[in-house]
Amino acid sequence: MVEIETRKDTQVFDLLHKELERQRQGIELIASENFTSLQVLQAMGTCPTNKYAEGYPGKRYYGGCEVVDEIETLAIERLKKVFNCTWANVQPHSGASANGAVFLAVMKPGEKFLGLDLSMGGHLTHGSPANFSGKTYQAVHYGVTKNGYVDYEQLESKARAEKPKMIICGASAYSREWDYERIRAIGDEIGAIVFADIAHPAGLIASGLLNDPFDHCHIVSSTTHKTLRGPRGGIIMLRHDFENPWGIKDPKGNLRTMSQLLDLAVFPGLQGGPLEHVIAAKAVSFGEILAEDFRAYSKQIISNAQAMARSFVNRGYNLISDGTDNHLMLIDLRNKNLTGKKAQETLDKAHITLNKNAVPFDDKSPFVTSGIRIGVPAVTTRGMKEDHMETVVEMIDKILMNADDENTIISVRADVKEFMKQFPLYPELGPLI
Ligand code: DSN
Repeated sequence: MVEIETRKDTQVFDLLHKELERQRQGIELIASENFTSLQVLQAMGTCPTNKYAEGYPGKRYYGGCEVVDEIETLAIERLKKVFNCTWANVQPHSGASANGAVFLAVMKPGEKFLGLDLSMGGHLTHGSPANFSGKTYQAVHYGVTKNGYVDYEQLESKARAEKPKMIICGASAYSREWDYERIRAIGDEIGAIVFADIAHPAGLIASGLLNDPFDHCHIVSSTTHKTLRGPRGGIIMLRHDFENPWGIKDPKGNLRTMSQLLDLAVFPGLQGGPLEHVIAAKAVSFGEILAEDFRAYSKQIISNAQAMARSFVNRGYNLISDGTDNHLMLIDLRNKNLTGKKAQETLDKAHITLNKNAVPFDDKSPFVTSGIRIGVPAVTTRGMKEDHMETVVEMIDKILMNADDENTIISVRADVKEFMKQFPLYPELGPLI
């Protein structure tokens, strides 16, 4: 860690201090966020940020890589244990970069793939027209049924009709389990690659609490900073490396195994120098996941999410699919005469942070939306249990039912600040990071 005396840039460090205080005082319910351990944070602020290491351990384009080789190898070996897989790439800078590399490895521009529609809970990189995935490749989509579950019949009929080269399963705003086996069966029937993006539920999968995609999906990608509670970043994994039956070639026209295609796609295909300080922090977080208490943390996430979902339902909120199997829930606010935008902005004023989100079959624009997405990984890290979920929902409900009343906002903001004192964040850091 940088010592306080060396911090001359007060302008930036004052802002970092402000952000730390914001994180400490607020209730963080953004489903894709979490708080790393102090040692993960410390590993990130270290000297490998100074090092170029293009290539992979033992095969670099720069000298002086012997130590970062050890760091990256340790990260890979730990990650392989976390997901019981045989190959992993820890270099993607983000989940979007990991997905970009998967596309680059297996798809030619213009080829077709099938993914969950963004407006139904999917992700930008699963074929949004605004994203490289929708611009470079031909995206077709499946959705969810009226009751909020993935429409597997639609997925199967679209797969048969469209014959995509790849089917993506995974989502950003979906609170239910995935039937990877069923998706693989349709993939096999039409000869498609099945790719799971587990960025959201990865920690719950690593803990054995949700279905395991690895035996059914050819390729799996994730972020490292959500339920995995690591630093901001991406990863790609294979449980079983394989000669690719699709005859996909590398840029030189050689047939390669899937792991070789993916390695080539991350570097030199998409990225240059890996962020070895972040990879060091990934290694630390993978070590934490391998420790016994991570499973207990993951169990608490699901338990908290279900307690929170029940509490919202009891107050007349309309949850998509009526509940959750994982760490998040999606709420349709139309019966409360509120938009997602209004809810997000009002809750923000009381230091309760979440995001507006389109709900399936939404009639409002993505800038307004009819819903909000709520996740509990971050508050679970802070130490909250089921009973605290009731208190949090009570505060949210008070704000939403009095969204134009400044006095209510001021009073709940004070309650939030007081409430969060029970759940210290990085106390070792004192007032400054
Ligand atoms: N932006 C992330 C999320 O909030 O789910 C996904 O990349």
